[in-house]
Amino acid sequence: MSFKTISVIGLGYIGLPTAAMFASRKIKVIGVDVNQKAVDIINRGEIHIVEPELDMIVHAVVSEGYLKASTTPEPADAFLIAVPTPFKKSDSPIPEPDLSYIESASKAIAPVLKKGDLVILESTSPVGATEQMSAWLAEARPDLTFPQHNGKESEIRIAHCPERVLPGHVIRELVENDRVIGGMTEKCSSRAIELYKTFVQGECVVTNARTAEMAKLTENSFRDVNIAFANELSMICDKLDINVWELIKLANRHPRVNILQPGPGVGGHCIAVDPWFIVSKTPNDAKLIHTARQVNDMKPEWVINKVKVAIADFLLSNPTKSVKDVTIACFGLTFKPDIDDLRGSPAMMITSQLSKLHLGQVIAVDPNVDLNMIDTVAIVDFEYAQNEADIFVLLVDHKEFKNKTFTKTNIIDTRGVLQ
Ligand code: SAJ
Repeated sequence: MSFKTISVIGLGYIGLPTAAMFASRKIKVIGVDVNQKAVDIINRGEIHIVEPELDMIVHAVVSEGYLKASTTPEPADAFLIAVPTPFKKSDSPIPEPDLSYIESASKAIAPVLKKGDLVILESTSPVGATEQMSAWLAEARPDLTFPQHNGKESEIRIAHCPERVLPGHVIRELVENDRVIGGMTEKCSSRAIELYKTFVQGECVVTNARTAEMAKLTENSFRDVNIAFANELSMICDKLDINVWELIKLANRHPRVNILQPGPGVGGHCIAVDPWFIVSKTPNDAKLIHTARQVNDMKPEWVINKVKVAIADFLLSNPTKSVKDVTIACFGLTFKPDIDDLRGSPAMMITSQLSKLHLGQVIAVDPNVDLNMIDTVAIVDFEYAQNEADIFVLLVDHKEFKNKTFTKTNIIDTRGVLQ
């Protein structure tokens, strides 16, 4: 049985491109989002997020009538839930995932579910979330049968299929990446494969829902632990007067070594978040993953201390100046190079912290961030910063910075831009 109508709940960075890809295969797609503004923008054939190629696809599928956005769910043959899984607000040192968006999405689609429907959770989730989602659905619809009670005979099929696409390359990766398919039963997995095969060219690899949840968290934790190793090396090398970038290049010549790059910390909405989903579930066992999070989270503080030392050194060699005369320029504000995304950015955190702490001027240069995106710090052009600033803090290795010649000598290069 093919899919006549697919509904995607949550039209953000993952949901909207996924909805657009299904619609591009000439399937009727209903995108649902609580944000009326986003719904209106999409229904005009425009997009509310930045992602290459997405604007053209959305424009085409909306004008051809394959994609429609709405704030309320409608009946469909498959539902994909791609809503955020943020942290609960609390003072606990171990952040805990907040499943309330998944809960609301489940409760919103429950009334329109019918026998034979497939429900897929795509949101990055702690282990057990898919079973929890199925429990919420079953509670709302006692007239239907679900895999937790009826196994392979269930009328509703449930699976977890985590997204694994890299921001900036979402369209290509949605099509080409292999897909982990974690059905609550084998029948659930087969149905989910049928759905994804409408546009996915990568292999669909079957597992169960819990392993699929853990696979996604493991991928991002692996990267976080590896970056923490690089960040720890950078702090050790700083003490021992060794160039960490040269060191890592040398070590990576070994055929079985592949160390990632140090930086000012780890940002974004995935790598700095997902490891906590493992730590909060198994705090006594996830020791290495927990420590890696702590190492990466304290790196911005380490960079700020380096800036304080640089200010003190500058004043020692310029005794007529006071701290108020020292201008600091931060190069790069985004969470990684060549994007405009400021979410969870350590570069942004360092820059705004410096602007609060430092008595002199703090200015910032970022080719991808426009003036009105932030109001806490003045954004200037490269030449102005080069002329005005006394201390340079290189925070993001945007391609525009790599071709430039930095004339000052008081430079804190957190990304190896000068290498
Ligand atoms: N970073 C370093 N050193 C490195 C690599 C990255 O400091 O050597 C920093 C970046 O500057 C950035 C952070 O890590 O602040 C995260 O950047 P990223 O490019 O590693 O990852 P994201 O957050 O853009 O996307 C990740 C991807 N996961 C993996 O590569 C395992 C992507 O495939 C996932 O879909 C995405 O998380 C997600 O949604 O979970």
